[in-house]
Amino acid sequence: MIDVHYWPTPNGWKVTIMLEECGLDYRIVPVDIGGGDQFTPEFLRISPNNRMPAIVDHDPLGGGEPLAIFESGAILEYLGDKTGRFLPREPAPRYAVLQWVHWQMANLGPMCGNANHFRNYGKNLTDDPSQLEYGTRRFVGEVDRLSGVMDAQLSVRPYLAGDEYSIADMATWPWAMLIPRFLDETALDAFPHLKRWVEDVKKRPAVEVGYRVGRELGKVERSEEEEKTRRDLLFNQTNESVRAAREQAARGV
Ligand SMILES: N[C@@H](CCC(=O)N[C@@H](CS)C(=O)NCC(=O)O)C(=O)O
Repeated sequence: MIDVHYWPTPNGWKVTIMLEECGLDYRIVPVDIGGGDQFTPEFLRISPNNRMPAIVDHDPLGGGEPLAIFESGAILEYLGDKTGRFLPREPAPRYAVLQWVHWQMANLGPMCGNANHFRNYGKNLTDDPSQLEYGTRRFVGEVDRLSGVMDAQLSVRPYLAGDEYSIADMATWPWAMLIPRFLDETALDAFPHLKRWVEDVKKRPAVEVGYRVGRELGKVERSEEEEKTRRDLLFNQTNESVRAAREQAARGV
């Protein structure tokens, strides 16, 4: 059994999609990131960066004690190694996949997250729209550039890492399919190969299920006051937000 510390967001969907693709048994442990669950000492022991997703595998690869892993890319790689699926073992195809997984983790994910922050969330965070202009231009520009990188790759290959669907596609699809939100509604029309791939991957039964897991967790009606408290908690973090809980986690409290 694998515990998935989870909230329904793009980084979370990567993991539930892979678990569904592999038919592994798993249990969702909700981490309400607007409510502060990521700051508890118990969660920090599993995920010291106070971010979800994280997993605990009670029947780990190699045997032994339950194994905890944070960072969605590392989790996908581990599950690929554990099952022997969607991540080849031979060096050339393996690194063809891993380079795209790392590309997603270092590029598409952070740039989409920041584009979303400045373009969509920002209006609720400041009364002065001019504060958002530079960040919006920078990160929307990067998402547009990265869309071109994927489109070029997908113009010569059916999947990101080559001829086979892999963890690179699972890492990338949850962010790529949201690109219209970060650029504009018709943005994918300018990237026909990317659009074709987004639609193809979406049709996979495991993707449909993995993308829906825990959706109800994120669909709670809240007052504007409650929403504001949640935004403050998510978007005003410093070391101080987590220091006390981290110390408790280190002491094993
Ligand atoms: N690189 C990390 C990013 C994880 C991440 O940013 N998770 C967000 C939700 S998508 C989170 O936990 N946010 C909580 C917070 O900002 O405090 C991964 O891919 O696992």
